[in-house]
Amino acid sequence: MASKFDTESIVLDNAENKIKPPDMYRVVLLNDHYTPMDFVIEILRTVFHKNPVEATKIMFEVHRKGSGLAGVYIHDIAATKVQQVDQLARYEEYPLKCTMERT
Ligand code: TYC
Repeated sequence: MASKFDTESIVLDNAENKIKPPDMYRVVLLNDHYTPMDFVIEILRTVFHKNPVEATKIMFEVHRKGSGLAGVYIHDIAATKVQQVDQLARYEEYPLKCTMERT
């Protein structure tokens, strides 16, 4: 007698329900000439939970190459982080920009 706890049943259920992983989004920071480096590092620390070494590395990558990856998230988390960066930058009147793109 098959129970819903059998491994075979679980596999069949997944196939029928078409369970698939969510689309993921890259959140990308863009360079500009005015936003202070320390502010970008602070954004990477507080919004993207990077440690000081990683945050500094990403900031310099953006500074040198024009853009850099801050993180990869599901849609709503990525959108929220873009909004948070926008809001924090706007409050300080810095032109820092951040975008999201589907992976
Ligand atoms: N280019 C800026 C400066 O020289 C620093 C900077 C880095 C700005 C990363 C934005 O996303 C950025 N002050």
